[in-house]
Order: sequence, then C-alpha cells, then structure tokens
Amino acid sequence: MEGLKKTLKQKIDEHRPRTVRLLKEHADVKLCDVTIGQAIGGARGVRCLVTDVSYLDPFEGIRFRGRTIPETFEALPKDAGNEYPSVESFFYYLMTSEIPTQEQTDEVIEGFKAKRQLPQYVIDVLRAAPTDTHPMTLFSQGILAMQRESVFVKRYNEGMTKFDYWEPMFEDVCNLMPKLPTLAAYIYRMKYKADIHIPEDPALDLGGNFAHMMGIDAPYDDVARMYFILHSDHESGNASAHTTHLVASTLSDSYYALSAGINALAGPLHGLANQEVLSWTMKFMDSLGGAEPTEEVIKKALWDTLNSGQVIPGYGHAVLRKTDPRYESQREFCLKNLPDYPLFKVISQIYNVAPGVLTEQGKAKNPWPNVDAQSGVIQWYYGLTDWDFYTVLFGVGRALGVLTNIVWDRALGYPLERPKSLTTAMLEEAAGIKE
Ligand code: HAX
Repeated sequence: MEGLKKTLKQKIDEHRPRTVRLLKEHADVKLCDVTIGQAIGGARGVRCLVTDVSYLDPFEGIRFRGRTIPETFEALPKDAGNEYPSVESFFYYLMTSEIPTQEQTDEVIEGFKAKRQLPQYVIDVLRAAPTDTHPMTLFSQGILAMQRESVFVKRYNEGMTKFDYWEPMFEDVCNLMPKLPTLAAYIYRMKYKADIHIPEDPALDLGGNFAHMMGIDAPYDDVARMYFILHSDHESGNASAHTTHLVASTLSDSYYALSAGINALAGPLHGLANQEVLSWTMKFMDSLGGAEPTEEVIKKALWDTLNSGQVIPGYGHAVLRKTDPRYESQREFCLKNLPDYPLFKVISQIYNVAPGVLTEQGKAKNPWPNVDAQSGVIQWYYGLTDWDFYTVLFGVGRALGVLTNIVWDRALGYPLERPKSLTTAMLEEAAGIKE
C-alpha cells in the first residue's frame, strides 16, 4: 500500500497548515450557540465536530469527499462486468479524496488480499461464545480480540512523536479493514450455514470474495460492493462514527475504537434498525395469513406500532429532512433487479403510507425513510434471510468511513474529546427558574 500511503502523506502535509491556521488565528470564531434543548436533547445540530471525509446536508443527503452517491459510483473505476466500483477504489478515494487509477486500485486490492486471513485465535474466540450470541456481539468481539496486533500501540510504547501517529494508525487500519468481510462471513456460516465454511478465493476483490465466502452467487458480489459503499460514512456525528472518533481520541488504537463504534451501531435507533425493519415487515405479513396487504391495512399496522409506544423502524432521521439518498439508491437497484418481488412491493407500499402516518402523528421531524428501510429486502432476495445478521453487513461498510476518519484525526492532531456537562440546577439557573 506504499502508493496509497504516499498520496495520503502528501494530502496530510497539504492539509495540516489549514487546521493549524484555523486554531492559531481563528479559534474564537463562533460556530453556534447551544440551547438547553440541545444539551438535554442529544446535542442535535450542535456544530462541534470536524471531518472532510463526508458531509451530510439535511435536504441533499450525503456527499463522500464532495461527491453525491451517484457521482461517486460514476467516478470510481469498475472492473469489467461489474456495475459497482470496487470497495478498494472507494477506500482509496475516502482516504485521499482522489479518484484512483486502475493501477492505484489494484495496489489496494492486492494489499487487502494479503491481509484478509483471520488469525486462528479470533476463530477460537467466536467459537467459545454461546450459540445464541448476537452476530453483532461476535463481530465486535472478533475485532477487539485482534487488538493485540496493534502496530500503533507498539510504536507508541517505543516512543513516537505525535506527528507520526497517523502512520501506524494507517497501518493498523490497512491490516484490520480487509479482515472484516472475512470475519463477517465466518460468523454468518458458523451461525446459519451449519458451521460449514468456504475458503477465500485469492483471485477476487473484497466484494467478490465476500460474496464467495458467504456462499451467495453473482450478482451478490456487486450487491456487497454497493452495500458497503453506501453504508460507509455519514459524517462524524452519527453514533457509530462519533463513538469510534471519541474512543480513538484517547489514543486508543483502531481495534478498540472500531469495536466500540460497532457496539453503538448495534442499537435499534441506529444500525440495528435494518434488522428491525425486516422483523416488523415479516411479523406484519405473517399476521395477514397470506393475504395481499392493502394500504389501509398497512396504515392500521403502523398506527398500532405508534400507539403501542414503539417507533416505525427505518423512518426518521436526526439530520436528514427528506428521503435518504441511500434509500433511493437501493430502491433504484430493486426497481431494476427485483421490481416484481412481493417483499419489495410491500416495502414500497409502506413507503407510500408511512410518511403520511408519521406526519399525521406530528412528532417525527422527518417522516421519510432512511437507509435501513430498504436494505433488508435486497439481502432477503439474495437468500440472506437471517435478519439479525444485517447490521454486521452495515458494520463492515461503516468501518470504511470511521477508520478513514481516525487516521485523519491522528494526522491533524485532533485532541482528546471532552465536552463539558452541567447540572439540572445550572440549567434552571440559566433559564431563570431556579427556586
Ligand atoms: N417512529 C415513531 N416515532 C418517531 C420516529 C419513527 N420512525 N422518528 C422519530 N420519532 C419520534 C421520536 O421518537 C421523538 O419522540 P418523543 O418526542 O416522544 O421523544 C419525536 O418523533 C421527535 O424525534 P425527531 O427529532 O424527529 O428524531 P430524533 O432525531 O430524536 O431521532 C431517529 C432520530 C432516527 C432515532 C428516529 O427517527 C427513530 O427512532 N427512527 C426509527 C429508528 C430508525 O430507523 N433508526 C435508523 C436511523 C438511521 C440510522 O442511523 N441508521 O443506522
């Protein structure tokens, strides 16, 4: 990965003076005021994180390094016969903001291939867990188990200057990232495919080899590429990205930080929503006893969910105020590849009804679907019906973004993150209502 590392170093050297200048000359410029509502209400809209890897506009949606999803798919190189770019070319792009040439992409493909084998002790850790352990727990444990490999820790203990932190962090990331699809596929086959495993195919790229190790035929390789890229990054404030960034800010290494980020992703208000969507939809379809759902019946089921105090999974967002472009991108895939699939039709019917129901209820600021409302149906169509595995797929994709971010965090010398808390009495005093 020397070519990627060289370009990255050049980008870091160019970028560092911008951060230094902002801190030296403009540190007192105000970005926003924080209200009591924001302090109690999960810091929504508080602008206090910095990343250049992606930016989320409430109405436009995500841009990766300045490009929208369609622009990103269009710009990156694709291998003959593939509709989606390789994950490796996307990794190069996220790290450096430059569209790689085929040669630069091939270097990452070969670099990742050399690192994708799981150590035996990770397999031993997975196998020691009780059989009903959730796949996300196994995924997080597998990542954490590899922490002993950290080059960052070794170099830190030897004594290194802070200007060099990013290099061993980058090395750790390049060792860890290619192992994640292997880890995910191992968990999947251990739990759901009678513990029968498929050896890697050294001819295939990350997406292709993942599909192969999962035991799912083409075009699942392209589905994997699309899925991992779509789920990679959503700027820095979402819970998995923020957790990874926070943990790494203590100079904890990428294994600790990613494992923590994956734990954040495992919540039903975040990545686990993709599992919740399928579980909700299947329960709903079971309740119909084989009858085709009408929009009236869907409306009632959605209201029943709301009236029982639960959320409608896959709808709403803390930042977005329109349909998530990641949802749209997957919907386009469905319209092209599985337009008449009954489950897709139900998901589309829910899309017709749920925003109206949420608007009528009047609580959710964004009644539109997010990425998780559309992802499970694609997995289901290609035979991956074990929905408690879906968030692991999200986790493999999310790693691309959050690991890129923590390399840049170290490169730009971002310090330990430590916001300030207040007491309720202090808020009452600020509000002028203290007894
Ligand atoms: N169903 C029911 N109620 C919802 C709702 C939904 N889908 N979305 C928001 N609300 C409710 C909130 O629970 C909140 O209710 P209270 O006032 O009683 O607390 C109210 O509407 C206002 O919430 P908001 O400001 O619109 O949304 P938040 O920023 O607080 O929360 C969530 C954003 C994504 C957590 C929320 O929309 C939700 O719970 N959605 C369903 C779960 C989901 O799909 N999560 C995945 C989000 C995308 C993602 O991160 N993927 O990983």
